[in-house]
Amino acid sequence: PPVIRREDYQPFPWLVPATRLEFTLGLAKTIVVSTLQIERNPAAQASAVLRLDGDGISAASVTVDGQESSGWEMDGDSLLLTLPGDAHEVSITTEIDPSANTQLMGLYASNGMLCTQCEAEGFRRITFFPDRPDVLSTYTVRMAGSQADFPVLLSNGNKAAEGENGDGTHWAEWHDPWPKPSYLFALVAGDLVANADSFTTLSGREVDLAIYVRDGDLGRTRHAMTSLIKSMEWDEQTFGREYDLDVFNIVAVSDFNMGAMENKGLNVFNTKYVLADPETATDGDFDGVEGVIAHEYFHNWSGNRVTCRDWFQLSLKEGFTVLRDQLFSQDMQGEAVKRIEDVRILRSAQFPEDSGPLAHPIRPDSFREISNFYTATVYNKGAEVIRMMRTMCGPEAFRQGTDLYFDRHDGEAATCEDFIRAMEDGAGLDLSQFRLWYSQAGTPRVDINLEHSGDTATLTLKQTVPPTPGQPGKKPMPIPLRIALFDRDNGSHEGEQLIVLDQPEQSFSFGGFASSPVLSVNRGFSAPVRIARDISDDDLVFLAAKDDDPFARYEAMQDLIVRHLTAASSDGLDDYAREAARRSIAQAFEAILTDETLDDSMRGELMMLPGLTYLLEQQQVADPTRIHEEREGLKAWLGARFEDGLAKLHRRVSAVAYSQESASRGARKVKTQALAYLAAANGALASEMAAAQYDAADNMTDRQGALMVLTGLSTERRSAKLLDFHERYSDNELVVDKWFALQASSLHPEAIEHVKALADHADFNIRNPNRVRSLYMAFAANPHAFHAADGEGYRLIADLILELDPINPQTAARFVPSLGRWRRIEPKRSAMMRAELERIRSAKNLSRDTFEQVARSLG
Ligand code: BAL
Ligand code: ZN
Repeated sequence: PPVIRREDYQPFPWLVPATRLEFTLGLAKTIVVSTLQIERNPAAQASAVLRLDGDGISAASVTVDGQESSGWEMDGDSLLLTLPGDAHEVSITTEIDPSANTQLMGLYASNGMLCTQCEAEGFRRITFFPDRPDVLSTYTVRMAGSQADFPVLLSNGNKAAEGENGDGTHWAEWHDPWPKPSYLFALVAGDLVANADSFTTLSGREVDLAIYVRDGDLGRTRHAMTSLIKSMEWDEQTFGREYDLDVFNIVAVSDFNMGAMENKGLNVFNTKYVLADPETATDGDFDGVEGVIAHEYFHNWSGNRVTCRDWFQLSLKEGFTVLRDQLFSQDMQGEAVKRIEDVRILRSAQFPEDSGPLAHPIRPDSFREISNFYTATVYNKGAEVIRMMRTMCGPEAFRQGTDLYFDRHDGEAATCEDFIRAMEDGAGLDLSQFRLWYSQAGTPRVDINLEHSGDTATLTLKQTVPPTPGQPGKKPMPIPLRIALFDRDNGSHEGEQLIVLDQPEQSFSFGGFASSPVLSVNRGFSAPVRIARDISDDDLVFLAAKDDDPFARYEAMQDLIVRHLTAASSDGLDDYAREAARRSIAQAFEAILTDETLDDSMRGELMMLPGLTYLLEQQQVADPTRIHEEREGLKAWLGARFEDGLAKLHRRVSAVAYSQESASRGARKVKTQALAYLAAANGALASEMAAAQYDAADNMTDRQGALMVLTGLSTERRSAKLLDFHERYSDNELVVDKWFALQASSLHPEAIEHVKALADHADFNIRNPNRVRSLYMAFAANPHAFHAADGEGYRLIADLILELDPINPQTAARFVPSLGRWRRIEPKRSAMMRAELERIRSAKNLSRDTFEQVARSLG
């Protein structure tokens, strides 16, 4: 497959001011008549040839200005039409089979309904079109189909007309007045019911809101609707963005590759991010719904009104929109915990990407398959980069910058450079050097040393940006660091400061310190970097107990543990050193358990051990089993040492009644955490407590937490409760997904055997991405099972990739990175991982998606 390069961008020679689509709908056969008004693009190099993208479709007929045309030919998947004049009407008929579309790109069937997914390049699977984000057109869509099968007919924009044909079919016509690229087109036809509400915008526009789901799911849509209304209010207040159509529709679909899609006025969602009630959804699921509903809604401005010129600019809309949804969730749920959660995601998903063979800048320079670039780098690091701009200029100036960006580029397909310029002009920032964050991949490392002499503390910082594929040498980047210097005697500081490290090495001096202060750095995770600080365990214990920045407090605790586990699993520790390190951790842990000023949500964050992926990242070459065992060993040690305290904590929070209020959510968080520590130390006690928690649960958070603990234990209760869970929720796909995921991610020594058996379970369906992810993503993230010494885990994932690739290449390719880490794993396992990648590469007819990921991983 060819490589597409950012530097090769050329505007399209033709404009498409208007598009009319007529669909005759059927699950197995849908006829599409597409009529394009086209005219020459004065801003592009002229061409008599109109090249329209297609993918797996053929044209039944082509007319130009109403006349059947024979002046067209196929060039691979593209349709080429030679045109004599400056403006024409081109009409093309295609016929597609949505029921055969297992890729879930373009128009496909899901549970008897029809729906679309067009981003990034799915529209070309429906009809021939310049399927690129810089060709904006106004769409009129007419759909006709069986009234019984498709009582609801939806598309983008506002409904213009509808009617019945008198033969059991009906039709609807929708018109979207806002010009948009083809990736934002959507159509839904099915037997759906709606949770309807309304919203009045700041300037008085009445908007009808509806969330469409299958009949039985209506009772689980309330949280999504509340989240939507809150998002609409928040975007008006925080970013001055108002909604711009008379309707806003959301449809939930069970078979969906992504989380959701921001199609103009018609968001299509994975059911996972719409449906939630206390009985079937965890607190984490509730947050997921709120965050994704907000994210897709916010795209109406950051994505739809201002879209991307080309796919290299994906972070323009995704990074910015992730930041917007993070700020929203921070306002809804509290800043401290949300920030910690966001950093945890970044470190577990993006840091490994940035340090591996798939590393790419947030604005990539080349790709073969754009679907492979919907990554944590483009999304989450993209958000961090814009967050740094906000940190450097402050929220008010940031708002001036975003206002200018929206004003300047409304209705346009813009670039990351346009965003940066608007920030410079609107927010008053000089971002000349900062642009490197867009072009350089790799997580910068900052080495920090604090010296004290006389009454002066001198901070010396060094930055290194590691080499990444295609980028051997790097330039220093501006790294904004929020810092505070604590007086170790009175436990406070004189105020936070922002310093910007923009040289390879820099020193900063601070006067007025009679004794050496304790440094709190990268507070709030002000920069997405790795900090290597020269600090004692005692100072980390101090910060873990006293830092007034919640993130820095969390970080001190994490550092203390990371440091110990890394040392223990690389060089090995003698008993004395192990005991000394564990005692420091215990000291901090005890402060966390007993600190009455802490709320339980924050306590839960502080109690959490660093994730395995993050721990693996700390070593150039790691032995995953060893780190896992050290981590479990520490968990068991803490569990034993604090058995009484943890049991007491569990009792206290078990008395808190269920609600979605923060105190109640925090109670549930620490409840299962306490159980997990106890399970590591005392299986018999934990098994009894977990079974009791399971039985008493009036919500999914407690029930799933208890089952998670039981699933890791070899106890009779394990199978009894797993059976009960499946029976209780067998008609709820999303909960059955949890049932699969719990077993695939469990600490049970036979997890791998369980996964193999689950692949043959009647409920497993390789065509459903949620189900595939629930079994295999969970498994690939389960260190002791995936990294089994005989390579069985690697084989399992490689087999899955090969089986899934012809069915759903986009989802198949998502599993490649787990094997792609081979260079960072100890030699024996590394060789087996690599061999599996080579086995995949040698397969015939590999999709572009999987081929690209495997080729890059083998590098
Ligand atoms: N645009 C694809 C889904 C999302 O990021 O919202
Ligand atoms: Zn998005």
